[in-house]
Amino acid sequence: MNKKELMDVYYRMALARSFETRVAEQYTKGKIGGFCHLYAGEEAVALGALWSLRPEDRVVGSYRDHAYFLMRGGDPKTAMAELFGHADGCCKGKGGSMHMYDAEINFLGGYAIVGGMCPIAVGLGMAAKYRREDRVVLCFFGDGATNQGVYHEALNMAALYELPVIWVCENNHYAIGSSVARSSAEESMVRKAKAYGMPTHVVDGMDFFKMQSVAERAIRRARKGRGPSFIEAMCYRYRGHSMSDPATYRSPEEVAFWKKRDPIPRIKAAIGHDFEIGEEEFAVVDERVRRELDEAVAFAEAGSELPVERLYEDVYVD
Ligand SMILES: Cc1ncc(C[n+]2csc(CCOP(=O)(O)OP(=O)(O)O)c2C)c(N)n1
Ligand SMILES: [Mg+2]
Repeated sequence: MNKKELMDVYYRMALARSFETRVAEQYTKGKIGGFCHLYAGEEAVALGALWSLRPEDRVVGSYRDHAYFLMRGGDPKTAMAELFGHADGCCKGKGGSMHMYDAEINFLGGYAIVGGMCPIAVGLGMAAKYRREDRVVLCFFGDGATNQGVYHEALNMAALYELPVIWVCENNHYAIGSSVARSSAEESMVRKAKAYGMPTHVVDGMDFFKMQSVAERAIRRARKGRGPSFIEAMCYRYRGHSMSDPATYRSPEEVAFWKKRDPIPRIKAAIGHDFEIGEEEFAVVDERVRRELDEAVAFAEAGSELPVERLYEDVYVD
């Protein structure tokens, strides 16, 4: 990767992280309603996985979805407006935090049902194969989703029909307050996935480069028509499960352990080392992020709700 690309990696991760900080502020002020789950800490998983996709490839994920949307190229303004429930939002304010969506960038949704994105990924993979389209599907879900029945049905079908789906399991070690050890009989997500006869990878999800290189291999394989792959990205969410969770079930030592592995200082150190970039150049990017997020909040503040008569629009295709 050249310097320009690497600075873009830094920008996208910094944007996603700061976006979540702004969301937390606005949520606390009462500007954002409903459930709201932040992605802070997991940025390298999403960006590493998304990096080698083409614009026509499709992406689905969980309700922890602000970062997928932004990193896929979604507009921070329409994301923030969506969170405010306003008509300028990417889903006209009808979706909110858990249901970001923008067909133009082929981000086909955050899904609030745990595991619910998995059969949708199968459908998208099946459609691409049936229509002989050269596009792959990337599906993000949590460790908790692997305990859902539908998840196993989806992996089985994807493997059976050799569909171009890349499964990205964000193993952040918790499903709400239940640790993997307390909720999954098999603690290794790749061991669970191996039953479906597809290549599996465990990767340090706090490291952009490792994540990107594993995902690239899986994407290449899917593109060649050789079927799905499974990636278990070991990671951690820095905040509670959702805005209402103080996360008292985790020890300060555990949180500190993962904060030492923060993907953003790590990428900064790697770029700084390879290209001799100093703080000033990163500060320019940080300033750009600050300005774009100021604009996003101002845009969301200025908007208003969709008139109630339009509530049932877009429910069915005409
Ligand atoms: C089918 C279903 N059951 C339960 C819930 C409630 N719920 C919301 S998030 C969540 C935890 C999921 O954890 P995981 O898949 O590890 O994702 P993470 O939140 O850690 O990113 C649960 C149980 C739900 N949304 N859907
Ligand atoms: Mg989890």
